[in-house]
Amino acid sequence: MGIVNVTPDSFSDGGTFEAADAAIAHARGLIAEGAQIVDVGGESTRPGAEPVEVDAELRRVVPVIEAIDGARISIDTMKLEVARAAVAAGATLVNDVSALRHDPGMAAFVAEHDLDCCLMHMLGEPRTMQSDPRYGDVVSEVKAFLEERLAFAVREGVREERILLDPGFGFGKTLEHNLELLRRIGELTALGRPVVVGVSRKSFIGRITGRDVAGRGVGTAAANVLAYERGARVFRVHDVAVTRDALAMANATLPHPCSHPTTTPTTTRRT
Ligand code: HH2
Repeated sequence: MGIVNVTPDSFSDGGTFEAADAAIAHARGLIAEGAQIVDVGGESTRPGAEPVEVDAELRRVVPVIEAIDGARISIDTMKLEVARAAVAAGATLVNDVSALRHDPGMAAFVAEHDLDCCLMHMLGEPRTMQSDPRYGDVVSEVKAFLEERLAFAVREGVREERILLDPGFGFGKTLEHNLELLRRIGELTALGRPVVVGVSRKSFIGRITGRDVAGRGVGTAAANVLAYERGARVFRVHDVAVTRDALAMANATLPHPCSHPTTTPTTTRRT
């Protein structure tokens, strides 16, 4: 899953792809590198980020989604109105970092259009989530949350096979919480749905490697390889080519390698 942030303030590439033509060219490049999903977002969720008005988010994402072809398109939003316009423009996956909690109509919308959906764990909200997050056992609590959200989505009519689950690296987590989640990410696969990993260039990788955002590619690839070996199957990344190579090597060393290691269960579909 390649990341396209059409924002002025994303933590790693804010401003770089804010103009639609730059974002479109970037998305096409990620697809050429082998991204099977392109995740388009118009609102930064980095710690401390301020919310964006619906109109601004729509102006950012819709022209980009309309111009992309050749991969599944995911819309990274918590807002029903943005998801609705994105789906009309061609998106088929809703990546909701609030796990269907922010907008009361989102679950029914995903169900009605039979969309794919990523449910992510976050403690608190982006503006405040990094101020002293606490857990008893972070992995058990994230797992229980995802289990509850999965059951909620299914109750609302979303087909279970449409759902991806994401522990939400960096969303209300300390360095130690992120590392513990990576260590034990295999425990989340017991929920029976593909696990998504979004560690790309995040600050905890910077804390371990001592690198600034631009230098975190190798640390990101290493974390993704370990997560892959422990059962994660979707990798939300800024650097698609590097990720593909790293996962191809990891896959080749598994006892039962997949022939198409990066193929996800659902298909490309435009509505
Ligand atoms: N992380 C970010 C945004 N959306 N979605 C999922 N499912 N999982 C994640 O880990 C995740 C996400 C934050 O990263 P990024 O988009 O690179 O930055 P920003 O939020 O500043 O635009």
